[in-house]
Amino acid sequence: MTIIMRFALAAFVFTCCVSTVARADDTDTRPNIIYIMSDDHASHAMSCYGSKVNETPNLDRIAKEGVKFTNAFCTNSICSPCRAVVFTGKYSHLNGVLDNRDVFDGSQPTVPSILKAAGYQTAMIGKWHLHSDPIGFDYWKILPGQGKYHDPDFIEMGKQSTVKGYATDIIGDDTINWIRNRDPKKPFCIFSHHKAPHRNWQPDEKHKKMFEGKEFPLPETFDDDYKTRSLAATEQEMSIEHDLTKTDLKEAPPEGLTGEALKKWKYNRYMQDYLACIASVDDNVGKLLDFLDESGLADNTIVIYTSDQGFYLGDHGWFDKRFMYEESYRMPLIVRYPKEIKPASTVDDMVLNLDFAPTMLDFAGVKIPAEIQGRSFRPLVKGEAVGDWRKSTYYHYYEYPAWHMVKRHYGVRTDRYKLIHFYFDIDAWELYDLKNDPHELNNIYDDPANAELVKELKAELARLQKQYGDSPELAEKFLQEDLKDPKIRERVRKKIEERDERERKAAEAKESKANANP
Ligand SMILES: [Ca+2]
Repeated sequence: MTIIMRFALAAFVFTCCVSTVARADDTDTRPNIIYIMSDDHASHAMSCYGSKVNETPNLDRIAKEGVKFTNAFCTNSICSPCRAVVFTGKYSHLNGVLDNRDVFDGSQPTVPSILKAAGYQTAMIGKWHLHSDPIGFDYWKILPGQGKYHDPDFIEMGKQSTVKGYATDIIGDDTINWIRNRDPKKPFCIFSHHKAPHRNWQPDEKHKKMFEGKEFPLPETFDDDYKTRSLAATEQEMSIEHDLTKTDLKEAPPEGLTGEALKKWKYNRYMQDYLACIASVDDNVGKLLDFLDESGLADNTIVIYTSDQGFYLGDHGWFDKRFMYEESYRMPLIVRYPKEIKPASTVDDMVLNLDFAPTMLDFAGVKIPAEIQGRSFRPLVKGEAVGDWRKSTYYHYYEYPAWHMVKRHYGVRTDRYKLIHFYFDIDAWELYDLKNDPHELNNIYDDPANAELVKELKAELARLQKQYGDSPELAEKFLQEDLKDPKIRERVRKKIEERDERERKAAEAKESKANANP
């Protein structure tokens, strides 16, 4: 061995020793966080939640090896607002994203910016839909706006280009690649947001034929006639029967199909594509879980799977979301973290997407800012009893008049009852007894026997509004701001005109019936 070689070897050994020691000292062992969120994935389209229409074996793995929340809800059931709540832990009226049109101010404290400042590596890949550039991420690659399923454009750190392939696969692969190429000495937090299964439900080649020609069981409320409800349910524009377009259905219905048969055909076409899009999400989650196993990351990584809100799968005759009714109010939420969560456990307490931010910060051991309105559910997943956990949830939806025409409303839900107030071009209350009427078909608000209950729930609603800094006055202020937009005023005018026309026709029909049977 020459002197130079000896010197080189000594230097090599020295470097190895130093790097080993440094590694043991430097490596930050705080847990990694992988937050996977799909778009419009209803929990009743997941087999771990008892789906009657599909199987999601890979997503079920998270529930089997972790915890399943049976009562997770959103605070405002629509895309952009849900995302802003997840990042900030604050209600829409405080984080500034009330509807899909609002631009997110990413300079307010968010999970990624707080974790980044605390030494986490942070990334955001996939659907962003907040109209401003992501802030607080070491790396981001987002779909512009709603994004496309096939050969989508992506904006990577400010630069836009087209990527060949299927959005769900690209987002899944990019997520794994970013984790693979990170600095292994530092913990990471990655937000991996799928576009799927958002409208108009375009499956990939692999799953396209998975449900071809399949007929699905009809939900019990498929033919809901909205008899006891307010006009909000009849004036929506998200019905399977009337509002699914040729673009949604991708083919013309078989000739001669009318009425209920046509409605069922549309429902099956919708479900076939919606569920095929979910199958691809499920595959990609499976790929990620396998990667975590192979790379030895599974044990120290928290894996969260959820969707920005729930969705109607023909329930009440609808697709889409927005209403505070159960199907779109509920979110799927499953979490795996072997160090603290027992396999196959469940949490029945009512949690909100408002709680996601403080929970992630809590797991990372970072101080939760006082302005965050949610509460960490870390003790709940550890199986600890929390005596003062919330007994009621507060909801507020604003995007009206707009797509699908679901009226503005706010409400309160307890473990048994739900009280909703629709406002603006309507002033209507609905009350449901979820124990005796789980499908919310029977609005019992006007029953005098419930007067005391209504009083109690209104008091609880007012208490929650006060707690969260919301109020009917604030709602009115936001409404007046929206009404400054001539396009919105025009939509309101049209809607009122339609209602007048419908009422005129109904009165005419009644009169002619009376004349026919004097
Ligand atoms: Ca959504």
